[in-house]
Amino acid sequence: MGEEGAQRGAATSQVNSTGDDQKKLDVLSDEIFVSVLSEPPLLARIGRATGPAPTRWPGSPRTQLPLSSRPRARRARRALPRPPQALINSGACAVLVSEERDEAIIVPEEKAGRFCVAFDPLDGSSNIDCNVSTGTIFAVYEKKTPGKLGSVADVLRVGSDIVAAGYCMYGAATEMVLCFKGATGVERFTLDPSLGEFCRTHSGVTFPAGGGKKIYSCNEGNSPYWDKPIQDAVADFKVKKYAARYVGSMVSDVHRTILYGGIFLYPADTKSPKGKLRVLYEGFPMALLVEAAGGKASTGMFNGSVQRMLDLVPTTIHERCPVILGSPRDVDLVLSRYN
Ligand code: FBP
Repeated sequence: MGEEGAQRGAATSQVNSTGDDQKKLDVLSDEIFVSVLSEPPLLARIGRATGPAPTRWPGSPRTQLPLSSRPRARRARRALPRPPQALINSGACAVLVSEERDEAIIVPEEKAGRFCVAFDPLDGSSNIDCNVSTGTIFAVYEKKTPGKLGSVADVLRVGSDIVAAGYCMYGAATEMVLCFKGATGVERFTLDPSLGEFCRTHSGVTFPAGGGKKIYSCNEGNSPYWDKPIQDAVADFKVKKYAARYVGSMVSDVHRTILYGGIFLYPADTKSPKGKLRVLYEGFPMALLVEAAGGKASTGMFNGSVQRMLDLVPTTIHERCPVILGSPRDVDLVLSRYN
C-alpha cells in the first residue's frame, strides 16, 4: 500500500461517538456515503470518472485506489456535494445515522423523504492499514413519524421493522449483498469497474444445506472474558473439528459465513457487557440478511434472556449488542448451552 495507503489508513486524532479510533478513510467514506444517499447515480459517475473502482479486480494493479490519488479522482471528489446540503437535496431520506457521527442527521422538512438509513460507512477499519478487506453496512427503515419531518424515533424501533438491508465488501472484488424484508435468500452483486455498475451475479442465495462447512469465527483473544456457555460452545466446536476463521471485519466474516456456512459470534463479555458491535448499523442489517438466507441471528444471553436479534428495541443510536449469527445448526448449538 506504501505511503499513500498509509496516509489514507492513518488515524485522525479523533474518536467517533462510541470511542473508536476514527481513520481518515472512515471520515471520507462517511462523507461519500451520505452524499451517495443524495444522488444514487453519483457512485456510478465516480466509477466512470475515476476508472477502476476502489478495489483490486483480479489482474488490476494493487495500488489503484483512486479516490485521493489521481487528478481525475481529486476532481471527482471535489465534485461531491458536501453534507448536509447533499442530504437536503436527496428527497429520499428523512433521517440518517452514521457510525461516524455523534447525532442523527434529520433532513429539513421541505426536503424530507420516506426513508431512514443507518450505516457503518467503513466496517473493519482496523484492517485498512494492512489492506485486508473492509466493508460498508446499511439498514433502511420507512419513516413512521407523522408529518414530513423525521425523528430519531424512526430508527429507535424493533429490528423487524427494517424494510431492506445490505453490505458492500471491498475485497478481491467489490461485492454488494442486499435483501428486502420478507425475502427468501439474498441478492449478490459484483461491481464492474468498466461500467461503474453493480451487476447481479447470484439471486436467492441461502446458507448451504445442513449448515455448510464447519467453521467458527470469533476473536478468541476475548475468551477469558466470555461467560461459561460461550467458552463451552467454542471448546465444543474444536472437539467437533471445526475450522477457525476470523478476518476481524464483520462484513468479511459474515459474508463468508453466509456463503460457506458456520457461525460468527461477537458475544458479550466481562470487558464489554453489551458486546462490541452496534445494533442499528451492524447487528440489525446483518440479522435481516442472515435470516433471509435461512440462518439465525441471536444476541445470546443479553439483559437476562436469550433474544432474537431483530426483536431488540434500541434506546440510543449507537447502542451495542452481542452478536451470534450463522447456520441454525451452529447457532442452536451455542444457544443450547443456556438451557
Ligand atoms: P468498525 O471497524 O466499523 O468499528 O467495526 C467494528 C469491527 O471492526 C467489526 O468489523 C469486527 O467484527 C470487529 O470490530 C473486530 O473487533 P476485534 O478487533 O475486537 O476483534
